[in-house]
Amino acid sequence: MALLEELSQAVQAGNRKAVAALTQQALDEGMDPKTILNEGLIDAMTIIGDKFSRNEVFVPEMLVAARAMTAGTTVLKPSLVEEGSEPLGYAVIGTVQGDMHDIGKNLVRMMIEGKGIEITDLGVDVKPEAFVEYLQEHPECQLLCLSALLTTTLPMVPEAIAAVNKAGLRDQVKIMVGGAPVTQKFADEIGADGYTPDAGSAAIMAAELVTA
Ligand code: B1M
Repeated sequence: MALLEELSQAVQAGNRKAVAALTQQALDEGMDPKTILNEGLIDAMTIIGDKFSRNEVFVPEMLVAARAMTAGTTVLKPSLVEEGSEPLGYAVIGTVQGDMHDIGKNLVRMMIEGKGIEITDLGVDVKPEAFVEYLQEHPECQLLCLSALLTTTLPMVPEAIAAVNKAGLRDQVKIMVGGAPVTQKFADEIGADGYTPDAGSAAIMAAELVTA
């Protein structure tokens, strides 16, 4: 079996040790870290999600697959993130209130870090007020990144933006949004400054926004 296929199957099976070992093996064999990420790890989560939609797997299986994926991204992180000396800018990221999905958000954070931007991660299920509080306490922060994975939590994205507006902080910070149910049209409608569909393009846009 090809290595990336084996890796994808290990993620789907939730085999954390095998995922860490196979990710390391792929790196040792000189494979591009982004190829390992996209074709070994992310691909597996897409397959698990499709199986969940067809009632072939359930929440526990999604959870163990997610943990296994994290074992892989932990091994990949040093190859995806290059340490810079002087930060290019400052950002904060979180998954919106009611939403516990963090794999995509963590990848976006990692890739943004890779651009030399210092980024604080507020975690999952972040209330609008928590984003506001962070921005009030960190006036140096130029970019707010909001992630949402559920159609039911999507309304919390404009809620967070509304809270930033209400606190009078909107001029101080650019706002980027993303996550599977988010679209460019939605981003435009809610007055976000940017939307991208994946972590790689999110990092490029983040660098543009903090240096604009
Ligand atoms: Co959930 N889940 N889940 N889940 N889960 C989805 C999202 C779902 C599509 C599965 C399905 O039905 N096929 C579905 C949502 C349906 C919908 O809303 N239309 C779903 C559901 C229904 C649920 C529950 C409601 C299930 C239940 O309890 N009955 C429940 C909700 C819990 C909650 O949040 N309140 C739930 C729970 C879970 C687990 C906890 C078990 C687990 C999450 C574990 C974790 O994150 N630590 C989980 C998982 C693993 C998934 C799937 C299988 C995988 C998600 C993932 O990590 N993808 C997912 C199906 C799928 O995505 N195909 C599914 C890989 C990741 C790299 O992609 O997160 O999209 P993604 O991130 C991408 C881009 O979206 C983008 O870049 C990332 C990297 O390229 N991006 C940004 C993300 N944020 C960005 C921000 C940006 C820019 C780009 O700028 C700021």
